[in-house]
Amino acid sequence: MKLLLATKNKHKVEEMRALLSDLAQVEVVSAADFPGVEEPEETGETFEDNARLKARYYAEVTGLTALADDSGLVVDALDGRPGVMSSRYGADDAARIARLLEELRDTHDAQRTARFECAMVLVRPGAGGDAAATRGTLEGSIAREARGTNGFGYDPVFHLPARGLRLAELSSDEKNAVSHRGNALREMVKALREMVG
Ligand code: ITT
Repeated sequence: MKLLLATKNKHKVEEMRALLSDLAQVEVVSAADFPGVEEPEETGETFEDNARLKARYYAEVTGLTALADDSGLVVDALDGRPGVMSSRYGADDAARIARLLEELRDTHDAQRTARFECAMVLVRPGAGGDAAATRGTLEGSIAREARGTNGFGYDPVFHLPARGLRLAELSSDEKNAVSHRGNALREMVKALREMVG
């Protein structure tokens, strides 16, 4: 079976490929392999809405079974922002992190709790509904300064209290073992195994 990862985010593709590599019957491609295909506009109000929208769009356009991730950072002191706006919170990762830290400047350490959330939806071409939908979360807090060079996005300011480290200080395997995306994808792998038999 050919499975299309419905994203052009190369970091997501790398993380997802690592966890899908056990599925010998599944050949993984991504939206980046279809440079002529425009990205859909993410108009949903929830991570799940946007994941479904991306999976349906790419399944229809490519004719392949499509797996979409929609994810983001939910900060309690900011009423859940940046949330579904996480990738649009600034021009690049540095600007997004700078905006987040500025907005939390006067927020005390105990109030800086946050989580990464991920919704994944699997869609088969021509099918009406979802073939599967899963979720994953990762709890942590927002540090006052960036640290670490691994991962992407908000990882350098996402502090893991249990480890005393930023997410960007974990190796990719360590991140996948605990992350929102890893947790959602491990559930999704169960559905994929049933599908390929
Ligand atoms: P696609 O829509 O093509 O999948 P995207 O990067 O635009 O790529 P999203 O709309 O799902 O993806 O936005 C996710 C954003 O949330 C991402 O750009 C980061 O800013 C943030 N994010 C999600 N997962 C993250 C992670 O594991 N580490 C750090 N930041 C993350």
